[in-house]
Formats: sequence, structure tokens, C-alpha cells
Amino acid sequence: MISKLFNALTKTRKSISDSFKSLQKNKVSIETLDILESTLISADIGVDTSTEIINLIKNSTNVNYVDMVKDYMIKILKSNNIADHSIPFVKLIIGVNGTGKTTTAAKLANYYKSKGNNVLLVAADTYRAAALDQLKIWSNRIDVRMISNQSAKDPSSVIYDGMSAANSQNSEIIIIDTAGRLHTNKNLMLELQKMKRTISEKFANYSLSTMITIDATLGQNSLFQAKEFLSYTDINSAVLTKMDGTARGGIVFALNKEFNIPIEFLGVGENIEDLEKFDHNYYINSILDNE
Ligand SMILES: Nc1nc2c(ncn2[C@@H]2O[C@H](COP(=O)(O)OP(=O)(O)OP(=O)(O)O)[C@@H](O)[C@H]2O)c(=O)[nH]1
Ligand SMILES: [Mg+2]
Repeated sequence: MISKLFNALTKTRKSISDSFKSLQKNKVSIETLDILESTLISADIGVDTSTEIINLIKNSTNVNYVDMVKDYMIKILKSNNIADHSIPFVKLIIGVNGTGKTTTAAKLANYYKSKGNNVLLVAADTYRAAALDQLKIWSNRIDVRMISNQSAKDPSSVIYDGMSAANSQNSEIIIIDTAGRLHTNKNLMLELQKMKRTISEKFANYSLSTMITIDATLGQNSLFQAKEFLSYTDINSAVLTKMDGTARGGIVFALNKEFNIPIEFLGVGENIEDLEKFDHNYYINSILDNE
């Protein structure tokens, strides 16, 4: 069966595998290597990794380029795999405006619920009234309880209420949606630290992990955003959203190389099931046409 991820990576795969095919057909030359290099860079694999791949091909007598590059990619991304969190845990979803936090929070709640876990959603975007409604619609649809407070101004107070409810109901997994924030707004960035303190100081029985949403269609800009967030707070993992419809699916490598942030999930569409746990073997096969 062809998966959603394989479909989502069609554009990225097409350009990468076409230039490998051209390499195989026309032999290695400065010209074919140049084409491959610019294809890898425009897929946002990153300049360093692209150069390393080109050097690997240049310096090898092995003509089975795709297998060789595949082994190399597996070696790079092996360290990306992260262990499942131990229950109970809290996932705090953070990121720039419009990168897919609310949608991902709902997808994650649905994902864990379908695994049989007791899940609670917390709507801690206190800046837009519509944000609550958006998450509420999802929570009704997937039948997961949501805690919110229409009149609250401080997201940490909503988180406190949500965590208290979770504690008394023995919720195993809490997913917290937060407001979009830009690095230029220092107060909003510092607010993140307060939210995290509320959880770790008052609800130490829950392990806390912070997940950043990164919009894959933004390419190198998204790397800059991740860097700014990292200067304010630790980030445990990333979800790369909107992988469907972009030819820039190579961003996984750049994130791994530059920040060592493991990719935990991929967003592959706007529907509730359009979320895939990241698997480096499957991802690499999907961009190299090897399913
Ligand atoms: N195609 C596609 N669209 C997505 C994906 N994830 C989110 N979206 C869309 O991106 C838009 C923004 O998503 P939201 O979840 O509202 O983003 P947000 O980060 O919560 O936005 P703010 O709360 O305004 O900061 C919506 O139209 C979503 O349907 C994805 O994986 N693929
Ligand atoms: Mg939102």
C-alpha cells in the first residue's frame, strides 16, 4: 500500500530521483553532478549535506549511486530516532504563527487516543478567541476532552487548570496548544519559559517535552525560526508540517545537521489522520524512490 507520506513526498522524490537517473544514464560529469547538487539544495537538504553527497559520488568507483547515497543518509539520520515518551507526559506545542500547531495538537490527540491512551487537550492560545473554537471543533470530532478558559489572559493559568484536571482524572497524555509567536516578541518568548515552569514545578509527575512545529514549505526560513526559539528554550523534538505539496522535503537533514532537533512526526495533510511518526528508513526510501 502506498502511504500518505510517500504521496506527500512526490515532488521532492521526483526531482531527486530524476537527477539520479540522469546521473546513471549520462555518467558522472561536472554537469550531471552540478544538476544533482542544485536539486539536493533546492530540496532543502542543506548545503553541507549536499556537498558531502556529491563528494561521495565523485570519489567512489561504485556506480550504484542511489544505494550508496541511501546508506550515507541512513547513517546521518540514525541518530534522529527518539524513544517513545514514558507515560504520563505533557507535550507543549510551540512555533511561529500559522505553522500548524493547532492542527498538529488535534492530530496528536487523535494519534495517542487511537493507541488506547487517555488524552486531554489544553487550549492555551489565549490571544485569539477563534483559536479555542478551532481546537474545540477538533476535540468534539475526535471525542477528546479539552480544557479552555475563554476569559483567561495568561496561558500559564489555563495550563495550570488543564494540568489540575488531568491529575484528578488520571489523564496519561496532555497536549497543549499555544499561541503563535515570533522571536521579535521577547515577552511572548519569555512566556514560554513561564508555561514550562508551571508544568515542571507544579506537576512534576508528568514528564514534559516541547515540540516545535516547522512549516516545511518555508524552507531555510524555518531553520532560522528554530534557531530563534532555541535561544529561549529547550526543544525536544519537531513536527514538520505541510510536507504534502512541497518539493522541500529534504529539510529533515538540515534540521538534524544544524540543530540536532529530532523530527518526531511529519504532517502530510489537513485531515486528522494526516500525521506520520517519523521513520528514517521509510523517509529515505520515500525521497529516493525505493519503496
Ligand atoms: N497541507 C497541509 N496543511 C496543514 C498541515 N498542518 C496544518 N495545515 C494547515 O495550515 C493552516 C494553519 O494551521 P494551524 O494549525 O491553524 O496553525 P497554527 O500554528 O495553530 O496557527 P496560529 O495559531 O495562528 O499560530 C491551516 O489551514 C491548516 O489546515 C499539513 O500537514 N498539511
Ligand atoms: Mg493555532
